[in-house]
Amino acid sequence: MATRKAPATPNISADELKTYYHDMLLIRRFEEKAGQLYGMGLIGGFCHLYIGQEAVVVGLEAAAEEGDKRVTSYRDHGHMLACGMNPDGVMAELTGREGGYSKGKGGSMHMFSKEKNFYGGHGIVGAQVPIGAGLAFADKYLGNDRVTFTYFGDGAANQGQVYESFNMAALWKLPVIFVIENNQYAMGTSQKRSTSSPEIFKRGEPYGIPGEMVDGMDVLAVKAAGEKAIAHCRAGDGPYILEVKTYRYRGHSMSDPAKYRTREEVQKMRTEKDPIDHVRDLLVSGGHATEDDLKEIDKSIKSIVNQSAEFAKESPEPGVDELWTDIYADVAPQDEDA
Ligand SMILES: Cc1ncc(C[n+]2csc(CCOP(=O)(O)OP(=O)(O)O)c2C)c(N)n1
Ligand SMILES: [Mg+2]
Repeated sequence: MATRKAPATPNISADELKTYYHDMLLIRRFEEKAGQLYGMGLIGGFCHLYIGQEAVVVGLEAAAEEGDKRVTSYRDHGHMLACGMNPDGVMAELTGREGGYSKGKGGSMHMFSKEKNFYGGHGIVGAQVPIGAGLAFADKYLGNDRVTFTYFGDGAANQGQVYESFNMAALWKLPVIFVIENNQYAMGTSQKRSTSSPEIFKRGEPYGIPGEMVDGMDVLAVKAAGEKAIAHCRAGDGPYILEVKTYRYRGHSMSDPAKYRTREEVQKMRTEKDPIDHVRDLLVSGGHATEDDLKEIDKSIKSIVNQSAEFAKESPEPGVDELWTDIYADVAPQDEDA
């Protein structure tokens, strides 16, 4: 059993803990299955797995309310599952099938759900940050009290457009939470080699944006920090920065040989800090769940994930006609010479 501090939120119910365990494990097993399908050649292009980072998005979604929005980078499958998108539709999109969220035309990095207020899925590093500020601007303009979670990485935090967004968000007091998922690497570059100051959460200071560092391997700490940030935004006090310290166990993408760090480093995080083991320990040691209860949860997750892979394999590839739908200009093939 990993040694851990007492949970940051003391009044946590057994049901809540079980929900976090379930939601994190669903992401992990789904991603493992995606990794397998990639290895079998069923997923083409890029595939960036989120394994190890599950507590970040599950903790923040536990604090979110109906109508709140989220936008993120290409490492996005966990965010989609955590906000309630259907695993079948996500897996079918990963495999480029008609039943996918973007009808098989977007793939891993380009999925959206208006219903769940999930605004992508963005392959250009940092591109989602001004979009997140824009979504928050819309809510402020409409006069509601919804909040936008804008997720980006430690590498993206060195991009200029992040600071243009900080400036406008602070100036207009936009209800946006900038969530920096600091997994300590940007592709093969460690934070130490790329980032002038290790405390990224302080980068909002010149704009008057409060920020804090959070243990991203502890879902309860993430949830508590999320609640504080949300309260700040809903009260009309403007943006908030959460730098969530986390770690990805897999390579940057499926094609990364990961020569820039040692196996021991990864293994140490897995055995000492794993976010799912953490909640498992709390459940078992607190007498909230037996090993059999946890096995039941594992079993139900396995069946959801297997079903999503079956759904994906059975769904056809999009037809050629789909080349002419969902595009900006309404140009049909016969109009080309017009
Ligand atoms: C503008 C731009 N520059 C470079 C790339 C190539 N690239 C893809 S991911 C990445 C690293 C980003 O790291 P980080 O923001 O820490 O996110 P993580 O992958 O760790 O989740 C880079 C440089 C890109 N997609 N877009
Ligand atoms: Mg990173």
